[in-house]
Amino acid sequence: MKMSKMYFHTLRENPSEAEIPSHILLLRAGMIRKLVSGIYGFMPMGFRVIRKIEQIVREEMDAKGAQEILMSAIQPAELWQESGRWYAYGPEMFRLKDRNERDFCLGPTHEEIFTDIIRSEISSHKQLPVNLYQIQTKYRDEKRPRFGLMRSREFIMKDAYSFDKDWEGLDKSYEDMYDAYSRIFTRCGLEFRAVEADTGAIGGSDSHEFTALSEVGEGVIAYCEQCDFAATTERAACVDEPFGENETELPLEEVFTPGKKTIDDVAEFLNIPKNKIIKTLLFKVEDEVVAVLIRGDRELNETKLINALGIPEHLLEFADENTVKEVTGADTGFAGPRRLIGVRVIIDSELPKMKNMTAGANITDYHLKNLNYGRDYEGDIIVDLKLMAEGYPCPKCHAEVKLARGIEVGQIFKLGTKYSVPMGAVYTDENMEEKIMVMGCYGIGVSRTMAAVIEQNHDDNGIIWPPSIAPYHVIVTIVNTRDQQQMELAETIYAELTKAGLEVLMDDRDERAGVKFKDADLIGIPVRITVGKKASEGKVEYKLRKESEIIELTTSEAMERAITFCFSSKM
Ligand code: 9G3
Repeated sequence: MKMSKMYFHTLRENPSEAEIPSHILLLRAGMIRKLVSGIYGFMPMGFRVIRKIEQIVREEMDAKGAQEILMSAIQPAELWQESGRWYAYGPEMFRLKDRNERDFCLGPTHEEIFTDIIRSEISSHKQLPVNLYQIQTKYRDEKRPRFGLMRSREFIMKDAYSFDKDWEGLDKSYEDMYDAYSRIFTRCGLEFRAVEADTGAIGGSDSHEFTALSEVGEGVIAYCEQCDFAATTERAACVDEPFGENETELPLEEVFTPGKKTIDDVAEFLNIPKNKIIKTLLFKVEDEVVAVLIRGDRELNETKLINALGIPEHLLEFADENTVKEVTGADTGFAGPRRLIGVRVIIDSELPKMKNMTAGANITDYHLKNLNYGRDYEGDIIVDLKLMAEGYPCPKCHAEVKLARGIEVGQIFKLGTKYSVPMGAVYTDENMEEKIMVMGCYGIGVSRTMAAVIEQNHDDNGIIWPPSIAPYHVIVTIVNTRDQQQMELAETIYAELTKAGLEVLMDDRDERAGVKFKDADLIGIPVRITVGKKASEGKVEYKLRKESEIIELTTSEAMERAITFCFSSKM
C-alpha cells in the first residue's frame, strides 16, 4: 500500500481523554476513532490488526473442530426470559423495543441464542459434540467506559459454545479450548497467564481467565512461583490463619471507646493488634440486612460473598447509616456480631477458631472484648471471604503468593446444564433415553487483545507490533520522493517483498524524512527499510522497530533479513 493513497491521519498530541498507552497510541496512530464515550470505530490501519487477530483466532478454533457462524447482535427478550436472565441484569444491558413494542436487547453475550439453535436442531447423541463460534460486536452499557478499547460499551468478541453428551465430553471440549487459547495468545505475541477464575453463582464448575500481564490491567491475579497455583484474586482461595485457638475464653468485657469507629482507631486506643479485632460490615440485599464478619487486618472479597449468598452482583449494596442505626442501635463504626436482631450473619472461616476477639458492642462509643464464637455470637454461613493479598500463603503449597495486575483477554467456562435445563437442550442417548446436554462457553476479547498487545509492546515513540498482527510487516520509507533513483529502488523493494509474501507499506508521501520516521515509529511497523542518498550505490538502511540499531545493507541483504525476521516471528 502506498501511504500517499492511504486514509491515514495521525494526531501530534496525546488526546486529553486518553490515559493509558494503548488508548493514547491507538488514537494518535489514527487506528481508532471515538464516536461517543465507550464506542470506537476502526480505521484502515487499525482494522487490519483486528482482522489479523481474528484470522489467528479462526485458525486455532477451526483446528479444534469448532465451526464459525454469525448470529444477530439483536436478541429477543423471550429467550432471556426462558433462561431466567432477563431480569438478572441491570442497566448494563442495552434494551430496546421494536415497532410492535416487542422487547429486545443488544447482545452482551449469546448463551441463549446458541442454545436455542442447538435445541431445535440436535436430537441425537450421534450429533454431539458440537462447538460453534462467532466473531461479533457485543454490547454492555458500562457505567464508566474508559481506557479506549480496554473497557468499551461495544466490543468485538469471539464467543464459542460447546455442547457435549456429558461432563466427560465437556472436559475434553474445555481442554481443547484451553489449548487453542494458549496458542492464540502466544501467536498474538502476548505475555499471558491462564488463571482459575470465578464461576459466579454456578459455583463448582471450572472457569479460567487468560490474563495479559500489564500494570494498567483492571484485574489482579494471584500466583505462586513454587507451584502452578494461579487464580484471579476474586477466585483465589485463602488459607485460614487462626491463632490463639487454645487461649482460655475470657469473660466478655464492655469497653468505652469514644468516637473510635475504625479498626485502626480501636486497635490503637485499646492497644490490641488489628488481627484480634472483628471487622463487621453491614450490607443490604434487597430489603434484607446481612452482616459480614472478617478479621480486622483482612479485606473482604465481595465476589466470594456474592457467591456465598447466591445473588447477582448488583443486588449487594452497603447498608446506609439509617439502616446501621436501625439494626445495631448504634452509629456506624460500632457494629458487632452480638445481639444483631433479624440479620443474616456471614462469617469468614477463620474467625470461629479464634478466641477473645474485639468487636463493636452495637452501642455507640462502645466495643466488646473477649468475644468467643459459639458462646457470644453465631453465624448463618461460615465460608472463606478473604481477599487474597501479596504474601498470603499459597492455598496449594503455602509458599508466599505474588500478585500482578493484568488485562482479561479471554475467559472459558464450564457451564454444565445452566442453560440446557431451563431451555430444554436435550438429546436421546444410545439407549434412546433423553439426556441433558452439557455446555461450555469461551470468550476472547478481540479488540481488547489488540489494546493488550500495545500495552505490552510500546515505547515513547509508539507501538511495536509483533509481525503476526502488525498492520504491515515492512515499511519502505523514501527520504526524497523527488529523487528518481530512490523512487525506483523503493518500487523494486516493494515489489520483491510483496512477491515474497510480505505486506509492505511504502511511505511515498511528500513529507520531510523526520515526519516519516516519527510516523513509522508511531504506527509500529516491525521492519523499516529506508531508501535515501545511498540508493545510487544500491544501499539502504535497515531498522527493526523493537531495536534502536540502524544498519546499512545492500538491497538484497535488507530484503533477506526482512523476510527472515517476519516469517520466523511465526507470522
Ligand atoms: C449480560 C450483561 C453482561 C454480562 C453478561 C450478561 C458478562 C454475562 C458473562 C459472560 C460469560 C461468557 C460467553 C463468552 C465468554 C463469557 N457480562 N457475562 O453473561 F446480560 Cl449486560 O458473558 N459468555
